Amino acid sequence: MKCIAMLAAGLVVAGGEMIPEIRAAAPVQKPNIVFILTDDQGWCDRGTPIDPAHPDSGRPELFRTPNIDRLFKSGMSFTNGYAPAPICTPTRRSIQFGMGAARTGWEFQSDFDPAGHDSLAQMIKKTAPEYVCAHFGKWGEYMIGRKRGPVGGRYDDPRGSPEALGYDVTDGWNGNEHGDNGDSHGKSDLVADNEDPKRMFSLTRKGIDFMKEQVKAGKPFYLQISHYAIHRTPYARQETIDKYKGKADPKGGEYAMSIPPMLEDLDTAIGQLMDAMKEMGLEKNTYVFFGADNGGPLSKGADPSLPPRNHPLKDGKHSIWEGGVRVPVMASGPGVPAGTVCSVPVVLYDLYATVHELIGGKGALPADIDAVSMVDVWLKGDQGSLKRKEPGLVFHYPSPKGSYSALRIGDDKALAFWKDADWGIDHVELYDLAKDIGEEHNLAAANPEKAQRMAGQLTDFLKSVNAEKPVFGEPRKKGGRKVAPARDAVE
Ligand SMILES: [Ca+2]
Repeated sequence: MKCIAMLAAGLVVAGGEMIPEIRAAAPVQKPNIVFILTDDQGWCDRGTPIDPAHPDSGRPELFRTPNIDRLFKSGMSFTNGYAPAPICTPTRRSIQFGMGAARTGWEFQSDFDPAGHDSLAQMIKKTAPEYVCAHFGKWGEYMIGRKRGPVGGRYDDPRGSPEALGYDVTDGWNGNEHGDNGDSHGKSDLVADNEDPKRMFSLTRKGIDFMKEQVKAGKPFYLQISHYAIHRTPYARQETIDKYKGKADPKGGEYAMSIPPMLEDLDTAIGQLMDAMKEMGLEKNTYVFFGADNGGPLSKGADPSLPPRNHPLKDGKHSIWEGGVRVPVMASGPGVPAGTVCSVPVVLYDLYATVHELIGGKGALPADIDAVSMVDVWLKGDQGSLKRKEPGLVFHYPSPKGSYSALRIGDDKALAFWKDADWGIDHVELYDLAKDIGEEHNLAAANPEKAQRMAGQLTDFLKSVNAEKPVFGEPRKKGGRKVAPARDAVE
């Protein structure tokens, strides 16, 4: 992999041995953790490119994101940062349990049982009981179980609430519709809301108030702000919308017409959070993580002659091509070199193991945890090593829209397209992401041995974790989603 990281001199070696520099850099008291999760923000949905090697990995002509850009510059940007899944719920469930979505289930209903597994908040409190944990914003639709209440109502399975999963302070089990003011959920027209578009400013205020309370009480905290933006329905302040009149590109479809003002307002809210942290003096003792829950949805009505959303990546939300899962990811805090870029792949569920290490966790995490700590790449950049479990990074998409799965090892990515529910493979595709970020040149025919080997490793892994089997059927219909059949209790 290419080395882009610019590690600060003297960070790493003394007497020929590695020093736990991150811990040495951290103050004596337990660090605070802030995790900002955005919704449907694609890899390129920023004002500046995330990957210096790909100048088209940003949209300066479309977006203004000075605060998100500032946040990324304050720490390490991950050009190969991934969401665990290409849609909301499996990503959120996966992050909460530090496990890949092949273990924790698909959207929307899942048979995953949290019993016997510690959520992120539960792990934090088990490791360091003095922590106070908060979640604000979008939690997920069917996080646990198979029931969901009416729109705007409560969700039914008590095992799945933020409170049940260890959060001390929360604004509840919120889904997409809680982010929309009124009954406009699902509409695509831009809605003006001068007070609180997508509740992004009230979420920020809740986060700031929570941090103030913990500072006053002298308690370390984990704060998770899950923004509803920039998921449809698009909302923005009128004054922001006005800025883009005549500038937003109508040929870009709804993406280019309605996302820019919403993203700018989100950026403003994130800037408010950063400024408040600075005012409280929290920067010296707080780690900030940023990510998005899946890639950008492909734009409706876009001019096909223009570069599509997520370009140069292929496809978007609902896909395990890179455009569906590669997202903006960064980390900052004591010992994380500012202004660095790292190309070592990380996944948002790695937050689980990283936080475990940062707050002083000893010993190994349970065997079914897929997360690995990012600390080694903070120290060594592209020379760092994240020792992932075999076989590597797995993405699993068991959907009636078309079931397929992917395995990334190093720069190689193999995709297995299933032909039946018993893991029969229709065909395999193989790509070299270092040379072919757009997944345009299938190398399976030229490297059949590697393609078949990786497909075999992928199949064996999915079977070993009792992943949801491939499903087939009619595309899901609005208002009546066709769901995957329940897994066998024992296999
Ligand atoms: Ca999403």
